[in-house]
Amino acid sequence: MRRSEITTHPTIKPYDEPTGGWGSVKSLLAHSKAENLVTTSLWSTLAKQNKPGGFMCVSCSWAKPASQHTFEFCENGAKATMWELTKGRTDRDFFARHRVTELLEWPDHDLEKHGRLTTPMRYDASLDQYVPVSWESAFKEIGRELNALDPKSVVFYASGRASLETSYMYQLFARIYGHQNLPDSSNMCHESTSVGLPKSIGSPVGTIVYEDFEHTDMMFFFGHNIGTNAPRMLHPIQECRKRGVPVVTFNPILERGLMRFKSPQNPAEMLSPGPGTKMSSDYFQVRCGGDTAVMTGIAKTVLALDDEAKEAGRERVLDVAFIEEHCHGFDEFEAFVRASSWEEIERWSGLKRAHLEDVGRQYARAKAVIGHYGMGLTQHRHGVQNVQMLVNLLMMRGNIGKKGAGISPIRGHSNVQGQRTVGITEKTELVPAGKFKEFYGFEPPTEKGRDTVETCEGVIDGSVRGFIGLGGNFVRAVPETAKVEEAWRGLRLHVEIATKLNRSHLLPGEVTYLLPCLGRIERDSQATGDQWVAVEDSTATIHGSLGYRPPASPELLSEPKIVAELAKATVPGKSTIPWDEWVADYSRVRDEIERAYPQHFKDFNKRFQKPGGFRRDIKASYRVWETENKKANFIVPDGFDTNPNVNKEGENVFELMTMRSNDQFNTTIYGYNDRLRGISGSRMILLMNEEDMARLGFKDQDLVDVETNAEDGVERRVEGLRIHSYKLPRGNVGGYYPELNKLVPLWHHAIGSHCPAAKCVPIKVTAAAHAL
Ligand SMILES: Nc1nc2c(c(=O)[nH]1)N[C@H]1C(S)=C(S)[C@@H](COP(=O)(O)OP(=O)(O)OC[C@H]3O[C@@H](n4cnc5c(=O)[nH]c(N)nc54)[C@H](O)[C@@H]3O)O[C@H]1N2
Ligand SMILES: Nc1nc2c(c(=O)[nH]1)N[C@H]1C(S)=C(S)[C@@H](COP(=O)(O)OP(=O)(O)OC[C@H]3O[C@@H](n4cnc5c(=O)[nH]c(N)nc54)[C@H](O)[C@@H]3O)O[C@H]1N2
Ligand SMILES: [Mo]
Repeated sequence: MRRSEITTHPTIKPYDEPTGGWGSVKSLLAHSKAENLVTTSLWSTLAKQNKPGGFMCVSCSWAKPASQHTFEFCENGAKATMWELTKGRTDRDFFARHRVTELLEWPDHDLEKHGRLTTPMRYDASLDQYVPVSWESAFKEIGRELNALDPKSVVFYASGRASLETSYMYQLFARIYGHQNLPDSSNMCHESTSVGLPKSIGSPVGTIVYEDFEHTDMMFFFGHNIGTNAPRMLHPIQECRKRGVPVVTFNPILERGLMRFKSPQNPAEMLSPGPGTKMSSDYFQVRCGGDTAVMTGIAKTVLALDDEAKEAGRERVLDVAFIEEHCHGFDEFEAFVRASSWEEIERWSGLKRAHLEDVGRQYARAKAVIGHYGMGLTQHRHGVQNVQMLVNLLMMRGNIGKKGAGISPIRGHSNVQGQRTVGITEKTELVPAGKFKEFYGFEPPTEKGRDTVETCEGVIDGSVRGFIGLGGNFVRAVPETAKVEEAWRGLRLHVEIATKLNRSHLLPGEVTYLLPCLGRIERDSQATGDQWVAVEDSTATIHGSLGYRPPASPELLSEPKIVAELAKATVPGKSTIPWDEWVADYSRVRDEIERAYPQHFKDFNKRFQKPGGFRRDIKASYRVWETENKKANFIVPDGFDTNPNVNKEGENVFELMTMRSNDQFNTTIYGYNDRLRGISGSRMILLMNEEDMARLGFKDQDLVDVETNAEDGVERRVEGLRIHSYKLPRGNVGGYYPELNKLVPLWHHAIGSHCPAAKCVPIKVTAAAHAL
């Protein structure tokens, strides 16, 4: 077996090419070669990506516009497509050749790289191998096992990719069976948004639509790396920049995509020698976790300018009419901002007062402002507060619910937002349980289910006995991976519905199944013909997707079919759901979604295939607030000290940000080249500020060990990282997810949302104890 060529010495040098540009074209061609894909059929596939009548990208969830480019895909979307369409197969032969214990030694990249899963498999402990089984016997045994377990001890996970149709069926199956332990990847991602925004504006999702880019006159970017994680978004931002819209970015790392971009869609631009468009008009390397302090500084400037305007009898800087008519809590918020000292703001943000005042003045001039953000705000101890603080800042000038303005959480997986919309949630209050009961004749559970952190706790303490994964790589994505992996083997039942082999699949319980499914790009033929599915993007817009490529194996089943068969085997007769009829025609499921959520899915089947899709009814977008007090609420932050485990003077405790490279999709590692950060050859690295390195006596390429700084008696260590100097604020270090997940304590999560605080893990760094 050819193993990945992991050099122990990474190359780290500044990358000064624009994002996009020829670098991305070269990278794409290299990937198509590696996946053995014939270039002509690849281009015809990519031409259908994110187009009406085509398929919706399996990578990120960024909005898909109604009027489109010839190619509406990006470098990383194309990589995701190629990864799914690979010629490689992880088939019965493969499993006959490799024992599971042996595969556990393989890197994540090699496991997935080997190709698509083809056959349903069952783990045989006596052989330590997966062996082929028939679908029929798999469903039968899983149904029997589920019925022998207490439903409350079983978890149904979903990794934001499965369609709205599959998701609706999956959550119904869970609730009929008797639980709502329905964590999804959103729990590790934008949960701070889902918890924070409803209290602020009465909507769990953002308020902007694609057209807002045409009307905005300023944008903030807090903690999102668009160049890698939502590259199609580079286009509308570039258009904004070309008309002079300021883009002000706060990020501890100088991310290339937020600095320079050349559109590969534009030949003139590609051929011109220039450096491409300057994407951020101002770029500030905020200290990790310093965003609330930043926003307080900007707010403070707005208040000062408003004081001046009031005194001079000029037009107010605060949107007084908006605040009076729509908001609650402004006075307390104002008092907090006024009481916060510049000294504290500078200390916690790591930025200068003069700079923040300049941003404040720009903000005070702009008429319509969008606040974009990602994991840099949500994956923090104060993730919820960060999100609410950005809303506070926007509301000071009425920037919610008007054209060109709004709050814009940039979501992760391609249907992660949609899964929540149609009932994949552990929270009873978020689902129309009464309707489910009335429509399908079963008694939905009322007890709150487990989220991701609670699932891990349950696996560790033995109260979780069964797990079904609808996609994803749960054990690799969660915090505290060493403990969770060890405890995982104690499960009675472990079932994974997946397209490619990953590390979670190699942790068998007593009864373990690997069920291979169709990917979204593949033709899904059922009794009434080829089936469409629907997904929801970051702007709450619903799009149709039609797979058309031949399935990777004749044995694959679609996700709706697998869910329906599991339900039939487990809860026959416990509801009136005609599972087979739904599988025969997915439009029946869409009708049901419309019946359960009429506010959002009116005429679902008629509208979802049209160019640009249709938007759900997000009331905050037109200033109707579905909060308890029917107002938009200013929420006062707790303070700036977001991470009590670090920042102690004199102690060498660093705040670790776990990062994604440009060559990965979550735990899927496409390769070892983080081109846009100038890093290649290895993922086992630690980036540190130059002065910090000098102070600790390290030089580039030294081997170090890192250990979590926590006083709970648990040792969390990763050994043998190559340290390298990098332009980072002092006290902050960076390293890759998922390799460093074992450093994240399970309890180290956002207050209120349980989103793992993966962007501020307190660690100590020492010279390596062992040479490699
Ligand atoms: N190609 C590709 N696309 C993806 C994914 C992928 O892995 N690969 N993953 C998908 C998923 S599920 C998600 S959730 C999204 C994730 O997309 P992002 O939200 O971009 O998530 P991260 O890559 O984790 O990086 C967040 C950014 O926050 C910055 N940051 C870290 N700490 C702080 C802080 O304290 N303050 C501020 N202001 N910034 C900070 C980091 O430097 C980084 O630039 O992307 C989705 N799209
Ligand atoms: N330290 C740290 N931890 C993190 C993060 C971080 O920034 N830092 N980010 C968090 C975030 S934002 C997220 S979203 C999670 C991601 O967590 P997950 O969503 O659980 O992980 P993925 O890596 O996206 O899952 C990849 C697997 O999905 C399966 N798959 C791919 N396509 C399909 C499909 O069409 N159908 C099915 N059934 N299966 C499919 C394949 O088998 C593949 O191996 O990780 C979280 N963990
Ligand atoms: Mo995510």
